[in-house]
Amino acid sequence: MRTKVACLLFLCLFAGTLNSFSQLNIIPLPQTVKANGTVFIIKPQTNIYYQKGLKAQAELLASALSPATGYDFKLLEAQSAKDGIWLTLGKTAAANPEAYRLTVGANQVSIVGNTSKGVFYGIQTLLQLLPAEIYNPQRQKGKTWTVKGADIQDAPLYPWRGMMLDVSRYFFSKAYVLRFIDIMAMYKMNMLHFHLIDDAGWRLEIKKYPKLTSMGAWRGKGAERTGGYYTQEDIKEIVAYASARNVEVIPEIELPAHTLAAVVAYPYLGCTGQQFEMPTQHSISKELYCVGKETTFDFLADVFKEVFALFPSKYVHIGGDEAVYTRWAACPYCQKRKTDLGLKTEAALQVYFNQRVQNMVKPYGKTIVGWDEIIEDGLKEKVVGMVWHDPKKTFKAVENGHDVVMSLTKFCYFDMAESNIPGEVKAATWVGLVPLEKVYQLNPLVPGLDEKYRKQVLGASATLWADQFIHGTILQEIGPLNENRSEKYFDYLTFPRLSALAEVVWTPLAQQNWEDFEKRLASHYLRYQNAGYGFRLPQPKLI
Ligand code: TNX
Repeated sequence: MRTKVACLLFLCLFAGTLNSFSQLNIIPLPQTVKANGTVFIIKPQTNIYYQKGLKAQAELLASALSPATGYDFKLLEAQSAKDGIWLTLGKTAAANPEAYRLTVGANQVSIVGNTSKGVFYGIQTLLQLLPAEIYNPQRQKGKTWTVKGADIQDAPLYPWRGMMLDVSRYFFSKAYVLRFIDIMAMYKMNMLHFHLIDDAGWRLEIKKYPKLTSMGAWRGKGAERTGGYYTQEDIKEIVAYASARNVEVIPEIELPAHTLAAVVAYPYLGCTGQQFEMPTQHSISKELYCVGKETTFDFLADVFKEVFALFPSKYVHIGGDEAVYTRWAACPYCQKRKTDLGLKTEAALQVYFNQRVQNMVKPYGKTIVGWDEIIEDGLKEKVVGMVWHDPKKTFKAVENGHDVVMSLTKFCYFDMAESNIPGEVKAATWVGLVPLEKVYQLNPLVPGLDEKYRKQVLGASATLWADQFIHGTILQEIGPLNENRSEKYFDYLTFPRLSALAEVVWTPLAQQNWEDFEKRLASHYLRYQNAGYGFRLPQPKLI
């Protein structure tokens, strides 16, 4: 505890020296940022003016400013600029729907967005120009709410700035998911990859198949029983909350592997028809969806129908990773399918499976996203490949016309430990360590990639896998999880690495600079702390 306070004190002092007008400490660093020497002070009588169509953004701004200031802001629709805070649409320097311009003068803070998305990001930057206490949910009495004067032009480098949350292996409450969306939005991340399904848990209510959640969402017996799922109403709330914060939720419906939970609920979906038990240890199940039976595809068509009624994203993630073909190789239905189609291998059967799924989702206007296992196999329509274990897979994918998102283990796996120094909080290490600096080194443009494919690299996505919570190692180390502990543990894995990733996918490459980032980051620990988020200090200590 004493070390924690000392560290924070040091960081405050450090941040204080940097909080001059020349150093505005914004993360991710905007395209251009000039301190202009003025200050704007938010007072109880400061009004928020918004141009028609931006009421929701004005409300979000007021709800971000009200708790800490304790002020009850007036929101007023206005056609022209007014003193106070002024949100408007207009042309900014960049032709990007997420671009914004933020100008702070003595009497006015003006945020101009190319679209409402840009306005939302202008608001996030404005919060970073205010003292760190603005993130505190409790009223901060006696504080002066100074906005540091600046002229900022900004737009993101990449359109896909993602985070993946593994709610299958560990069930995160709806409240945690909403909080996770806040965390993403604070750093201008916009794609939430929702890993809803895996061997260890099916987390999405599907009305036509109730056993998916009555059986597939729970593990263990008696006092050991854990689990949970999101009702369709929960999902609607999550999607709406995310969308208001510019976050698109991409559901992942894993197939054909990592599907034991579904096979437990409905044994006919597997090749053997056997009744299996939900796992209590982590392993990759060999119980795949049977590719030989039409009932598998009927089931998936029903599931997608309900999924697409809930998730408006044009993307659906279908997993595709780590399929072990033992069952298909021994299954008469699968082997008949293979012969009838004239296919030679089980891998070719998986391509067939993916193609069937692609045909199924196409009428809904959906584009498939999958782990990099699915991108080399020549699907008819374009897919988005998440490149995780082999960066070279990017080349084939883009040549075949697909898009890619970098989710490389060595840079993006936030379930990995940051260090192995004494006191480090236990985390996975199977790909090695993923320290903060390593995350900052990620360049989604794989070395050697031809310039003409640049646009097909959509961005990057980090993963918060939770498989370590199925078996004992990490649990033994950090003690049993409850809502509080698990939040803090996952926060610890997230911060500050998320801040580094945010800069990698937002800030122009030429302006990315590790030393400068480190300096700006110093003041962000106070922001995390005020917001109530856990984080890892440069010295490892679970806070
Ligand atoms: C690999 S990355 C997996 C996950 C695990 C993760 C643990 C990928 C597509 N599959 O199933 O949870 O490693 O780091």
